[in-house]
Amino acid sequence: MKYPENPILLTETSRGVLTLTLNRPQALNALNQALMGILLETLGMAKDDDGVRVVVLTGSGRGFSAGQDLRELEPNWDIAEHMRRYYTPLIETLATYPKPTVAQVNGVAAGAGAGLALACDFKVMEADAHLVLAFSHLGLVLDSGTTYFLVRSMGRTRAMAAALLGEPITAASALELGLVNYVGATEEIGTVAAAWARHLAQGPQLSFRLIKEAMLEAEHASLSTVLATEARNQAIAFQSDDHRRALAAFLNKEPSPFAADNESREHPRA
Ligand code: T3D
Repeated sequence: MKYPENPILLTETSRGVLTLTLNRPQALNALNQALMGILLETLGMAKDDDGVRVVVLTGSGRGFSAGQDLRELEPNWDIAEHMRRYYTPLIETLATYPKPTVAQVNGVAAGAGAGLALACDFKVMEADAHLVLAFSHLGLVLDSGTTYFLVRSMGRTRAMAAALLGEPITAASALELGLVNYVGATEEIGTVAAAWARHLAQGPQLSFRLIKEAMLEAEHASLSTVLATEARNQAIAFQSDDHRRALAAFLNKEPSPFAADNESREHPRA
């Protein structure tokens, strides 16, 4: 599939991995309407593209994203409409994406930029990067799902402090708090994110989609509801070619076709 060409969002597809690079480095990839519009459109197209099995989101330059483009704001803006049009669908799209997503947090992720990163399934973060929940510094409230992601990953006590104080969360703390999966040196994180993405792109896509669906549900549903969903989804996965292949490999005493290869086993840890 051919993706819209736009200098502010670079797209590259390789071996089933679509890499989307926010490209407004002069403003630390702050999110203006044009960038959010094209990001939404591209994610929508990739959802239906069989050639895309994994999406990687990153930024160019020294930032992942500084959140809302504060230079674009006008005092008379209808912010509620702005949120409904851009942030809500963006975060919902990423958080419920039917394919695995990887955020390669190459630098600071502030405000809605942190929301974008946290909405992805895997987060690989540069050791010098920070998450900045600067909303209260602007007299605003947490948005872009950051309230949801923070309280679930960190628990209420730590999430409240991070939100009210708005102090930068270092990569080391983000790892310790369970906000991200992996922290590494600048020159390393691209390799790690790529290895992870390549591994996921070779994985059982139906199984991934169903696991993701149930995992989202499990964040708010009762055990009996989740058990019912797991049973329903298992019946679907059980009929898949992926399962048949993997089972045959097991019975033949061969490795699973979906097990991590040596390269990705070195880096990714859940
Ligand atoms: O209003 C609504 O729509 C509600 C939605 C809100 C969602 C949100 O995302 S609210 C949060 C918005 N983001 C922020 O408050 C972060 C603002 N930026 C910063 O605090 C700092 O830039 C950073 C801590 C992220 C990084 O600091 P530093 O010292 O490394 O870089 P810098 O020098 O501040 O920034 C570099 C350039 O990027 C600079 O431009 P210049 O002076 O070189 O021409 C700076 O103005 C620009 N920049 C940084 N953040 C933004 C931005 N330009 C526009 N919008 C930004 N958010």
